[in-house]
Amino acid sequence: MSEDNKLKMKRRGFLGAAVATGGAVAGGAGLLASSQSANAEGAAEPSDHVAPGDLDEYYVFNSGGQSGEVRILGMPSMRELMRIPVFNYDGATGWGQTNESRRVMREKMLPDTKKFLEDKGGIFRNGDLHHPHMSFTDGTYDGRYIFVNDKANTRVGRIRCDVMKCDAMVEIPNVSGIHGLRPQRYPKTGYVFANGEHIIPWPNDGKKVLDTENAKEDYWTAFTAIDGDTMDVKWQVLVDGNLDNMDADYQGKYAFSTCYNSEKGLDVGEMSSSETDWVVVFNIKRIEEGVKNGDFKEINGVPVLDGKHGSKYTRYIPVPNSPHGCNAAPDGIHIVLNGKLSPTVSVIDVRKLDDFFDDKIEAKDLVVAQPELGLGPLHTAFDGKGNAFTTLFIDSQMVKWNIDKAIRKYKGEDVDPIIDKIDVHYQPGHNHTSMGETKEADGQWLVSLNKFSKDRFLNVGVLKPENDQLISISGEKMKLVHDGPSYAEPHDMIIVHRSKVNPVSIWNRDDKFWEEAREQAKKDGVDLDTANQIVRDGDKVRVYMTATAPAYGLPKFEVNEGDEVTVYVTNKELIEDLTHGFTLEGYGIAMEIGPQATSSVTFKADRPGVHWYYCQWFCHALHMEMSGRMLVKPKA
Ligand code: RUQ
Ligand code: CUA
Repeated sequence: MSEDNKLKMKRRGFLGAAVATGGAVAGGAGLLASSQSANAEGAAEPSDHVAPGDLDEYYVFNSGGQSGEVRILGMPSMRELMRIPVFNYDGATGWGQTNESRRVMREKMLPDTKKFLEDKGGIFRNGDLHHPHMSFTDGTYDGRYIFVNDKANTRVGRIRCDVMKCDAMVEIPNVSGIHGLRPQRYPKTGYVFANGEHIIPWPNDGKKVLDTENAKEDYWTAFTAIDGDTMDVKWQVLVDGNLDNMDADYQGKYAFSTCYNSEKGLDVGEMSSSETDWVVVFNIKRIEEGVKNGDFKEINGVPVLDGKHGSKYTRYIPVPNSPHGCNAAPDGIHIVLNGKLSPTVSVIDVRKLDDFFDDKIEAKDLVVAQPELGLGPLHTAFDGKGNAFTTLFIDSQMVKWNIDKAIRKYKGEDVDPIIDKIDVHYQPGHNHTSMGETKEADGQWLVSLNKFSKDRFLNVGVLKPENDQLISISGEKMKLVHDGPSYAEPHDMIIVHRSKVNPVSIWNRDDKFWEEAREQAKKDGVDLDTANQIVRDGDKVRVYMTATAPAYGLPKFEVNEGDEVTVYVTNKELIEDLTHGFTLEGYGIAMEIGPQATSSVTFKADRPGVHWYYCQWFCHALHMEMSGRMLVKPKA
């Protein structure tokens, strides 16, 4: 943390203590939330209000759904603070256009996809990002990375939390539509687990299956483990049915995936025909041994183990009708499987799994509770005090229930596990609690991510925003405190106490992010840090320039029509927030260059004439003057 931030936090803590004596301390961080002002009785009244200039207590990392990005919000204000482009194309920062971002997007792209994209710009411009999850150490967030899935183009991405940029992306072979994703919680991440949702022919080359359509025999999916440090795919486990959502335990032994298509149906009728589906449990240690002992088939470079019924690597626990969310409670013991088409959730006890894998007990013995909560339970979150919160999609409600009471009821005791229900607006999908997927769950806040907003905001036309509603859970009853409109379409979020996240404000000059530029400069015999010159290499032209407000190191450069031009811009500023840009008029080019960063872009100079480049981030009183000209000489 910078000295400056430390100071600010100290001062805030001090002022907070002065106005809200006796208020709840959130997150064990010893800081009073600025959101809590004293009411008449002197008790803290939960509020989304964060005064101008004050900082939020939590970071929220919100998925951008079909926008393909991640959004950073502050909580409780729910103000959107930043967007992190990942699986999308972003015109402001040049994501998808700079050489640095394209390296990230293409480095671990499968050869077949590379070929497919050859004449389509070389990258996918869309993605469908559902699940952002931070890396863990010993069951809680460690502030290193955020991992995200792409359902649309079957990828897993990684965001570096020091700079809040995506630095790695891997396309997952053999499967289609990565949906559920979680990092390993213990001892650390470790693995990133990812579910292939859709069953596809193996191999999916169109040869055999197009005429037979025998899904049961030919269509498969797999559970994938990726190394979170290298972002290499380590192994896959082939399963029966499909895979939807997943979670990992707090012991590092097991992972769990829900399956809504045990039928292996190819349309909605077939998929939902069976009264029960299942959750698959993966035995991580056994799988690792299997890989070591060579008990796999290598397919597209990945060891694939057989995890179908009867395998020693997996177990299948039947649960009612098309389960969806899969959530590990911070008690480290209970996993909640959300019924979706069933009004119940099923709770299993992970302490029984060793016996289950040794065939000493049956699947039904694992289930310790099955409370009936309401219609359409999709996801569950936890307060760390033994309570759970489940979204009811069909009922448009949030239900708070007690895990222990649900267990007692399942044993036959006459208790009602339901503590509270409130309406949410409308049709909630995911929910998430502050620090709720860690052992440091603090029971302060809950967000209901509602799929419909209907009448909750000014009518903006046919396409309405989603509604991410902030609910206080610090008391016995839930209290709705904020409606948060959001654009297409957050599925899930994590709520991370700010003490866990410490981004830098200025890039390190040695950062690997522009390693290729550094190497190229070396080959060209120029110093990337200071160079303002052109290097010609046949019809390839490399333009090196610095940016220091309010001027580029090169006020102009000359190239020939048809040249392949790479422009490297190095931002020399040492001042926080002094971002420069490089927009090349009429060439469709724009990129961000952060303080001390180098960004580069390659294009064909196929439009002769004078083309201004200018800085598109307002950086100085003479920002408008920060410009230069590219002179493109026409072919003779
Ligand atoms: S899913 S609304 Cu893509 Cu996480 Cu459940
Ligand atoms: Cu540099 Cu505006």
